[in-house]
Amino acid sequence: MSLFSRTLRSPVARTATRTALPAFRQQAARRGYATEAPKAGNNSLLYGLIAAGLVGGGAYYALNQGPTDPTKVKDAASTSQVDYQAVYNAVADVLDSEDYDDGSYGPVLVRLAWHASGTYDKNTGNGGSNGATMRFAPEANHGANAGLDKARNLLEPIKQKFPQITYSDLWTLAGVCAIQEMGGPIVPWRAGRKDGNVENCTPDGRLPDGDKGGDHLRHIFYRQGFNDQEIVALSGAHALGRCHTDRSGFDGPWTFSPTTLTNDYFKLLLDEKWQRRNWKGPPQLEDKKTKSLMMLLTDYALVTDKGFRPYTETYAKDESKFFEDFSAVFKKLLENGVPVAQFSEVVPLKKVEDQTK
Ligand code: DDH
Repeated sequence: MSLFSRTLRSPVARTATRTALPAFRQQAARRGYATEAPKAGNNSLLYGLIAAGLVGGGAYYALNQGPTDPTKVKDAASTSQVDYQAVYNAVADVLDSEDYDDGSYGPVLVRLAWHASGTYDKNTGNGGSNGATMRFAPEANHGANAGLDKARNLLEPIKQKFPQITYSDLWTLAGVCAIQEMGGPIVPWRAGRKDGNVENCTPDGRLPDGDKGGDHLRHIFYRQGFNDQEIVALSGAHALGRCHTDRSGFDGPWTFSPTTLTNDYFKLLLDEKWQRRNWKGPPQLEDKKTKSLMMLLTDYALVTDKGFRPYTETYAKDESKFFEDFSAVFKKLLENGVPVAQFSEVVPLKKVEDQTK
């Protein structure tokens, strides 16, 4: 089947058909995607100011979040206290939205789960989903996290409805829900993450920049304990969603069905001709045929880099292999850095369509 005529499969994806994927040509100023790690002194100063604010009775707040005490660590509830399938269903309920992007919040929820987890550093053991530290400045303000307030705010009423769940469990569960409801594979999910405090915020610069090459990808993902095959499988998430000029500075979707998880990202990478887009924004590629799709330079490294390319070819040929590997590596991403003793057994989270059978 041609990629250009693929029938959208998931209920969420169907809403996207009304959007003809216009090629946005906004020329907004570039916003850096990720910036350099701040110097140690900056952090000390920041924490000093925060402490001063607290002592003085000043209300330090979690950006755009409900009232969360940044000095407290919150343990996960026992699995008997939370109905995780009910939480899943509440997330599934808010995915579709006529007025948002391509009709679904699914992609931005996947990005929230990834950015909450992708700060993990295997050498120090810090970072990762345990902690949900993106609730706090400075992490909420890191360039890489621009726009993720939309995802966090969407989930806030669900957190209020299920107060026992930790933010870190909620954000990762929401990512799994979005993947499954957008036609992707079942991702085994375990509960048990704690919510950390502001001191657990990771330094800026741990997430990838889109205007770099294969070396940068390896630098960022090897630090998290991933290998080349896993880097390629994870990157397949770019079948979903789009870039926004007012968030990353980049512009446009990677595929014609950005609310359905497919292996189209890999097919398009290999089958289409990609050229530099001539515009005032940051360097990115456009497809020669329609000029309506985009690839980051990091995406294109999956074709040009000898270590990555064989996996790109495998996933382009075999969607079920991509789904199998994506499920395993997305689970690993969401669990990186969480002490095993904290985890429950796998919590079965059924797709909405499978609950009525
Ligand atoms: Fe990504 N990503 N990502 N990405 N990502 C963006 C959007 C989305 C990079 C850069 C960007 C992963 C890896 C990389 C998703 C999932 C994942 C945007 C646009 C940029 C830029 C943000 C915006 O403007 O709104 C780079 C670079 C890499 C890399 O080097 C490998 C991974 C591993 C995942 C994952 O989920 C496993 C998703 C989904 C989106 C779409 C978000 C949206 O709002 O739509």
